[in-house]
Amino acid sequence: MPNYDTDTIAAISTGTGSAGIGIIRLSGNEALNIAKNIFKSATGKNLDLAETQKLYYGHIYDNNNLIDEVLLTYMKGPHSYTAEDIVEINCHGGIIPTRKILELILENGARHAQPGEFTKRAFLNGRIDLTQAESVMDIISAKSEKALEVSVNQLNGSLKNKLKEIDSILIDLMVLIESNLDYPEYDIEEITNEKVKNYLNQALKKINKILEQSKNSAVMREGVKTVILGKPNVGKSSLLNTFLNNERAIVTEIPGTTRDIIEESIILDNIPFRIIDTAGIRETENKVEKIGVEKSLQFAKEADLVLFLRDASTNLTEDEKKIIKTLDHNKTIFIANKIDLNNSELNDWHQISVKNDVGIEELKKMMVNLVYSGDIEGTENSLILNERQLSLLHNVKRNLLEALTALEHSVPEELYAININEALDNLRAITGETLGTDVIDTIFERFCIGK
Ligand SMILES: Nc1nc2c(ncn2[C@@H]2O[C@H](COP(=O)(O)OP(=O)(O)OP(=O)(O)O)[C@@H](O)[C@H]2O)c(=O)[nH]1
Ligand SMILES: [Mg+2]
Repeated sequence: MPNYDTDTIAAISTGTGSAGIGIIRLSGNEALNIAKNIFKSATGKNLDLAETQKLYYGHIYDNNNLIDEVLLTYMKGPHSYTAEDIVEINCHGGIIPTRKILELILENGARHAQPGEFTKRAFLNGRIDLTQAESVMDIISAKSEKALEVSVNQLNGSLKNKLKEIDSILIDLMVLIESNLDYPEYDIEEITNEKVKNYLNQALKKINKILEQSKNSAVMREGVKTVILGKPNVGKSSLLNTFLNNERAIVTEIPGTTRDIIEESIILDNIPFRIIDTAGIRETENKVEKIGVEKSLQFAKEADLVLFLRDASTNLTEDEKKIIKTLDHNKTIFIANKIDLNNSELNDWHQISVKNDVGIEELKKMMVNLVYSGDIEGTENSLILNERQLSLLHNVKRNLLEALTALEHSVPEELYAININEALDNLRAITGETLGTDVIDTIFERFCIGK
């Protein structure tokens, strides 16, 4: 039976694919003993005498077979990522040496780590809180430099510290309320509605600030969901390919070429856009194509930004006019492609030719401007909260607003104290102080192995 909290665990910590080096990480009480069985230092040094935070040069052997030339680092707990003993082996990159060394380590008694298990141990051992653990995940999957910068800040505790401030305001308030309830006969600071209100407003102000700073979270985490929409053959896939500078999507002169949704990311002016190429929209009896058309319309509805494409050389069809009516014009850029052919009336349409690379740079600027002029603005002092954190913070806000309302209706303090207690519970769930183990497991399962 594996013991999920105390086994020594191991995994390849570097990504798959070709790379200069690969890193295998071991964490737990047996880390150094296991390393000793397979590592021979070039200077003959015994790993029992290994000093923490130092690099050792040597070789990995499987019995007498040389596997690879490596650098080994030992980090003695609690001064390590997981707060346990850690050994990291830097070997030559590529699947073969890293896999082989990991296999040897597993044969010597380590258990293969689950996704996120190293970070989970750091959390369980109290080295980081949940907001920091989740930042590790964000750093791994960061899609833009800005998202990366914010995640690194959060790993350093920027969000955690802000939440701590709110926590201590609410604790002060609870102390005030409880002491008045429990020891009314003593001469303690008297509770007044005015005082309670003051505390609540202070906390609410801080919450609103965090919510304000995190309103671009979804965009920074996932990118602006951008859907290219239009009837068949207008050049949607060609536009996607131009954005990507490659032939990602199949382009042909046959209408109805794209059947499946294709999604790719690009970064414009530090903003990640998720560009989604859809199947051309038209009335059709073809079953497969019909599904594609329905999907396209659904995607447009859910999009942050729609690029509606038409063919500049033909008049708008009834189909197109119908679709245009269903679109939210605030989040749509209307684009006429193929202006290298004959133009029909184009009034408000942004004119491009994918073929001749005309109007594309301007289009990119329009996309960025639309993002900045909308709700998504300057990203200074940003915080990135994930859905879990955001929904909990909204709960905290709701709890405190309920307490305020109760206060205005002169409800006895033991009743609004319940709201404040709930607010504290929700707040602490964000940092993981009161979460059940099943929730914690789910959160860490979203990590990749080796982190
Ligand atoms: N003349 C001209 N042809 C273009 C331009 N852009 C794309 N095309 C051509 O138009 C045809 C259709 O292009 P696609 O990108 O496959 O069009 P689509 O909108 O993805 O089509 P479906 O996937 O069938 O809905 C291809 O033959 C392209 O080479 C352009 O700016 N000018
Ligand atoms: Mg296409």
